[in-house]
Amino acid sequence: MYDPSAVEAKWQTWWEENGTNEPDLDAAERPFFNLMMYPYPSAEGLHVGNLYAFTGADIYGRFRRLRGDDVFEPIGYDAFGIHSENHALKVNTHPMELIPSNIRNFERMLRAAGLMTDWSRTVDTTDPRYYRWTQWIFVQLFKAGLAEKKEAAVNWCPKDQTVLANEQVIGGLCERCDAPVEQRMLSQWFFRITDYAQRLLDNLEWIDWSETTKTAQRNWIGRSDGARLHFPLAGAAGGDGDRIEVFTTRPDTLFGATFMVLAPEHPLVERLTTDERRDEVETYVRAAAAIDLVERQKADEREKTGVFTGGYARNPATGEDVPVWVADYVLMDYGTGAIMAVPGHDERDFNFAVDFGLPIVEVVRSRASLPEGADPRHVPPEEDVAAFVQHTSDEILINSGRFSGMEADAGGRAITEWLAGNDLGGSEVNYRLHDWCISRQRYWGPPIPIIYCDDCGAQAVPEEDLPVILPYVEDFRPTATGVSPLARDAAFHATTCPACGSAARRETDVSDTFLDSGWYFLRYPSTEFDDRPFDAERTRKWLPVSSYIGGEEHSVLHLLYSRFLTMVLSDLGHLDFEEPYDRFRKHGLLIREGAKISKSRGNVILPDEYIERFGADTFRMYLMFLGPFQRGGDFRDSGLAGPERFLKKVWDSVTAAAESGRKGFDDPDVERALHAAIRQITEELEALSYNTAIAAAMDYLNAVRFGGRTASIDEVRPLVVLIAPIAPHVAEELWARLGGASSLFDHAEWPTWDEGKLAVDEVELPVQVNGRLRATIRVARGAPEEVVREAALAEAKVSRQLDGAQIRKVIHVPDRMLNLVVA
Ligand code: ANZ
Ligand code: ZN
Repeated sequence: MYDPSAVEAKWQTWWEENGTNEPDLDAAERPFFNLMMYPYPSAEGLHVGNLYAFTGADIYGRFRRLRGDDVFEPIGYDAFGIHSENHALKVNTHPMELIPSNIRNFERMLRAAGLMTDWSRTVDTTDPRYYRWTQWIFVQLFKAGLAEKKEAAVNWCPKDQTVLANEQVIGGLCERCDAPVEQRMLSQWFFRITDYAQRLLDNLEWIDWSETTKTAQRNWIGRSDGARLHFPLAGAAGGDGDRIEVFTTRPDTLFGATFMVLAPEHPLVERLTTDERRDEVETYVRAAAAIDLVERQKADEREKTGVFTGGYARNPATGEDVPVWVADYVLMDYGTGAIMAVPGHDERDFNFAVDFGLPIVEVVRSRASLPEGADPRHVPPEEDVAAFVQHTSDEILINSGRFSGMEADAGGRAITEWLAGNDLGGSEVNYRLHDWCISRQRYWGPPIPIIYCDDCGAQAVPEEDLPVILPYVEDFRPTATGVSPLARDAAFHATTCPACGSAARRETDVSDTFLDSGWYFLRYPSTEFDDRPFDAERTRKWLPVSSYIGGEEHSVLHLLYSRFLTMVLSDLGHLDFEEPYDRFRKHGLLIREGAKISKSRGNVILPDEYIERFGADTFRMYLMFLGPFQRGGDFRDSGLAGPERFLKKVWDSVTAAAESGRKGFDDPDVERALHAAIRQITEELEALSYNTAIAAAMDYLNAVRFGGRTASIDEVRPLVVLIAPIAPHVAEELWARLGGASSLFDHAEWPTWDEGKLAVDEVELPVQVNGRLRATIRVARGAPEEVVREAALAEAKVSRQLDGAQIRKVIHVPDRMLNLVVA
């Protein structure tokens, strides 16, 4: 009788005692680094979503191992950060006490799930042996001028009392606690990831990643090709050569720029505002500051508001003075924080112009829509002012002076060149990507390794003094003032300057968790070295990561930051590759009965319960059977019965075969089915199409057991290996019972298929029409009447005889002959 819990306990212990999953990293000949996204060890324990991802990655790793690779499959814990800290606050326990017990619980669950984890090389980001090197990385960036402190408007979560990255603000709310996010000015450490924007974009062309993940990164980096144009200040504010600079993607529309708009925070607002307008402008600017940034980014949905400054700037093309407005739909942190408004061709500008009665001039139009013989320099306004929405491929410039009549793109380039020649601008590329804010005014993270000296300024902590240990502080709660909890600990922050020796003060912010996870994969192969973050030799052998599988929710955060850090470390000579992952595949999302799985819905799946009841093998197989792994699946309790029954049948068939001692193949259909199964499962596992691989294994077993047959050893031994990646424990047990040496993963060879055996057996079949032989066709042996008839009708020699006549009768003798009787 198949008893999953006994089998699983036995093999988990066996693997552990025999070091089955601990490859010799130096001796490995075909290193394959199989990475999964390490979890943050929550108090609730392993989430079924984690397990879904890990199982999918583990199957791939086991498959590669069975095909001869030396697979290294490590795991770790992303244990710093706000998630862990908030939980500690909630249950009123210090994170230093909470985390170790959470980690123990995770380890227990991961073992129970039967992952091929190398437990000798785990990583815990809160271990000083780890974060010493997180700090070292900060120091490398600081020394290279890639870490800088600047005063910046930041997203501030009033509930969590911390700064959030833009990526952590979802629809204006804090990703963690759903509180509305506010704006604050704080002095923060930033990594200059924007310096790498173009390289991060360029490499997407060749890295082997899921296409949707690449697209998400492309959009996040957000390259925009356009021009920077100068509008000299005019009127009272003008005269000394000062100007408003704008970024535009449509320099071709310059002649239609009938007003300008500054972001409320723009430094020129003050200067352009006339005395009569001052009160109104200041009120508007104050009100805008209170609106959250994410809300403002939804410019298209919001009602347009704005005020006229009273000032003017000169459109360099028309020479006309245009009014300068202030409006919150223009954002300070994109482009130059100012725009030239072209209401004839931009929808937002159009709505604004209509609301405030500003002039609208059309400067681009489809060539075909121009009246015959019209002079493009002077085209009268169209009745329908909303014409800007339509875009055509034959657009030309109109009402644009000497550029009129030019094709729009070429016209834009010509206008930019002309302005550049007159020192009034030039082409420019803009990115949406922002620098990476590293500072967190929280407790639970690695202290940023910087010392401030009144004389020497900001100094990196000398590398030999790392790590800067995060002290145990009783009161680790964040403060409402934006000052870090560590600032309350004088013993921590009082120090001496590493440059001049005088009294100095430590940085009291800690670093973002995404810095911890930005390099953890580099640490795994080198966990035993305490004098270096990653050993050069090991790194050369094991990196880049061979396969990385993880969730799409990390498309732009972790996956972008880790690419950036790898590039930087490569530039600084610490790594000899600049992309961290040879191949990345995102997995789909697991839902339950059609709904998202969440605590608030009360539909959380506790892996523990299922593993206890059904065993890890059945649970693993079920998770993968739910749907295509890369697209996700819908979890239904009733579905577990299928995989459960299947594994029982595998057990029964294999044990019966072992008992019978029968070998070889006596049924060509079964042998053919086996070769088909081997081919299909091999190809599907390589493509991560686990659900169809499982279906193929099930089909094969049905063929073996057809009509109550007892299997031979040779019929089932390959099946045991084929399902081993998915159901490793039961496979290991059955392999042993068939006389194989343990572990299966070291001794079994992946079965191969013989194309020759796959060919279906065919017969030649004479086809008669009204009793006269007209053709001979080839069909599969035993083909049913419909199939034979179709094949016969496809023959020209047969169909010619029929010539549209009705078939009155079909006489079919299987594998012998077909006779069609027509009227
Ligand atoms: C004139 C114009 C005419 C524009 C037209 C568009 C269409 P992307 O593609 O996203 O880069 N813009 C520039 N800076 C802005 C800011 N800080 N806040 C709000 N809007 C800003 O968009 C670039 C376009 O967005 C720019 O080109 C500018 O409007 C606007 F028919 O300039 B355009
Ligand atoms: Zn000093």
